[in-house]
Amino acid sequence: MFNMEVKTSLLDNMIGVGDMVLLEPLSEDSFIDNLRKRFDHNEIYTYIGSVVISINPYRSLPIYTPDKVEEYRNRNFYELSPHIYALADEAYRSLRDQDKDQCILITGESGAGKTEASKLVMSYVAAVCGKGQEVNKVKEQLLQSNPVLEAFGNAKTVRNDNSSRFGKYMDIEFDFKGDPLGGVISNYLLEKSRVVKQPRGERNFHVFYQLLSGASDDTLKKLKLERDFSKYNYLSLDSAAVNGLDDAANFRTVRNAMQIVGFMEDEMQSVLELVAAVLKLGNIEFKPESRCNGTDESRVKDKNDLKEMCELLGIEQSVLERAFSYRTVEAKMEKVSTTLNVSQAYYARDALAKNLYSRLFSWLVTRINESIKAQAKTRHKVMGVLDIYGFEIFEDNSFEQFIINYCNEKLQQIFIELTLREEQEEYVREGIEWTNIEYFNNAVICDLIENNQNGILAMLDEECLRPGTVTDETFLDKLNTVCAEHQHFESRLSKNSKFLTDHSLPHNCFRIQHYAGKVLYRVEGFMDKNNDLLYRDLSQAMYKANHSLIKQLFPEGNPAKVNLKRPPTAGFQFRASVGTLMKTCIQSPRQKSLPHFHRLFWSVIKRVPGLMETEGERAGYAFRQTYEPCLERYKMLCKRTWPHWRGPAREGVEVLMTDLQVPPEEFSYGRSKIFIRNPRTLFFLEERRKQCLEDLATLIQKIYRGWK
Ligand code: AD9
Ligand code: MG
Repeated sequence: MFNMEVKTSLLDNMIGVGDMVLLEPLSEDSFIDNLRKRFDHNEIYTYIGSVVISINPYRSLPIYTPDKVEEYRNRNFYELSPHIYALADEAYRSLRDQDKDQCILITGESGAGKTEASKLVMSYVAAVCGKGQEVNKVKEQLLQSNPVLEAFGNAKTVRNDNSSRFGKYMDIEFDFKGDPLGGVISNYLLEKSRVVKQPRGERNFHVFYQLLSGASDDTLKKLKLERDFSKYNYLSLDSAAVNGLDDAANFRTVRNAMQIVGFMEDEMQSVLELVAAVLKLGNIEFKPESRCNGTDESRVKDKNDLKEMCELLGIEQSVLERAFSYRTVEAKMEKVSTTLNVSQAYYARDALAKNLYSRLFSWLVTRINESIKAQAKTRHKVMGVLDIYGFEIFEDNSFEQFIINYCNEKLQQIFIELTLREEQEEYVREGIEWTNIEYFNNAVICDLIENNQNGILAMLDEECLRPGTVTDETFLDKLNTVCAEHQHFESRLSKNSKFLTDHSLPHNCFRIQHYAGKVLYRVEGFMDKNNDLLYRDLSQAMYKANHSLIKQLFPEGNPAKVNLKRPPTAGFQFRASVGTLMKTCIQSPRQKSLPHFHRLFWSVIKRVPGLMETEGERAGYAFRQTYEPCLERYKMLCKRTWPHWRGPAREGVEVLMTDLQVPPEEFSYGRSKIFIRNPRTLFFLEERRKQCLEDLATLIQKIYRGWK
């Protein structure tokens, strides 16, 4: 009676299996082979239980049409072929109908398709939730925040023409009906070094090229800019034009998006002035001027760019000019002026450009949040969507890659925590027999990086604060000594040491075994980027500007606020914000008592570090349902339970399963739920139910005809 041959969208040999849980035999080869088979048939999505994997097709497929949205709307997760819409739909319905906060995490290497996936989730939810003038406005604003942030925070890299250079977590807030009320965006460390220098074959942030290509002649004139990219030192030229990217058209899209989000004309103008100022800043050059004591002092070479930049920002030229030649050091209530040499002046210039741009970016996020925040005082439920920069392994990896990869490592940890730990906990809770599976836990790698005492970030901070001559090399020495000691003494670390020391390492590098591969980091610039120093003279010059936006961005330049405390380092800030993010993802503070609902979406795909997760899912149960709704849905399949079952729901379900002769190894009875190992059992039940309903319909028709 139990028919194992049920044909469904998830079990089709031609196009591979839609759920890796069903893969037989399961090996790395069969896993990859299955993905390939599906990809060849344009099936880019595959499930591993409730996780969705997607492979980037790098071309547009007709699978995101309004018809598709309708197809997936209100359908069960396993009912149709795997799709990101199925995940989005389930998340939305759980939020709307079961009042559960949602969190959608998207991970994967750079270029895997995370940002696109996050936008697909948002647009799906926007399409299926309520309509109405107010609601539509909220939706539009939420969606249009994307092009704005992408213009300022994304850039072409060698891996991805539209690579996110910041991390983003967006909470969308809904009312009790499931209509969106607004949202809140959190951003994580923008890769600001890109503003002043880009690796070969890469570009600066999109907005610079968009502005120069798309702004009207009149706007450019007002901003004192020329259309020609080659005029600007900060713009890399070897890859200025990118195939398939229409910078001019994108500029119009961004302007339009800013308007929809609620930026005023004068705000937009201010933002563009800052962007122009950064370009001008990059063109300021310095020359040495000999002093009588034999030292060289820096002087601005050609003052035109300096003058124009000062005009744009309402800064007094002499103040800024002085800040490029002298630096005031405050010690024990005394102010001492020291001179800057040419390389220090360049350092100061670049530090200013990076700070200006990254602060502008944070301001944009704050400004967008002001517009999109929910008007109602109490939010009801939230759906969080996380889209970070993907794991990166380049030939040359620096502090930025270290930070990005650390963030990915943390996300991987969450993935392991949520899919495996919670799964196992639920089995224990429900009294289901369960053999604990050993899985690779990347906690040691996270610990190696973030441990408060001797983690790499803590050591970097320590070195940055240490008086005396500290350099990237002294930091590396310290790292090597401390990590080598660990390997010696701490059994936990020695067993799993992820800090790789071998003799093939170049002298200025360290290597880490990440979950997604070994990465060689070059220490040059680590100290500097972590310190993120901006001379006070420069922040004071900015604060004095007669330009409200720039003034706001440099509050520490206010002379009334003398603060000799060092600002927290970049690494410290990042570690703190990643910590907060992880807490948000793991536990929603509003619903501690309710089981939290998570969905993870893997955009991954070049390498498949998820194999052990598959094993985990496989040893487990793909589907579960509490007894009451299960009995309600299938009771028609058994004479003893139809039309009424007078007894505990669990016993009803037991009668049902026995009657239908479902093999006992296919499911288990938990305390409150039935656990079904394999979706095909579910399909079998669904198939039988459908058949039953059809028979019923035919019968009714017959009777009806008979009456006539
Ligand atoms: V990074 O870590 O930010 O560098 P992402 O975000 O993972 O990276 P992204 O979403 O930007 O990658 O995708 C890269 C490009 O792949 C996009 O610009 C699209 O051209 C292409 N892409 C991604 N997903 C899809 C898709 N579902 N269908 C078609 C896609 N093209
Ligand atoms: Mg991205």
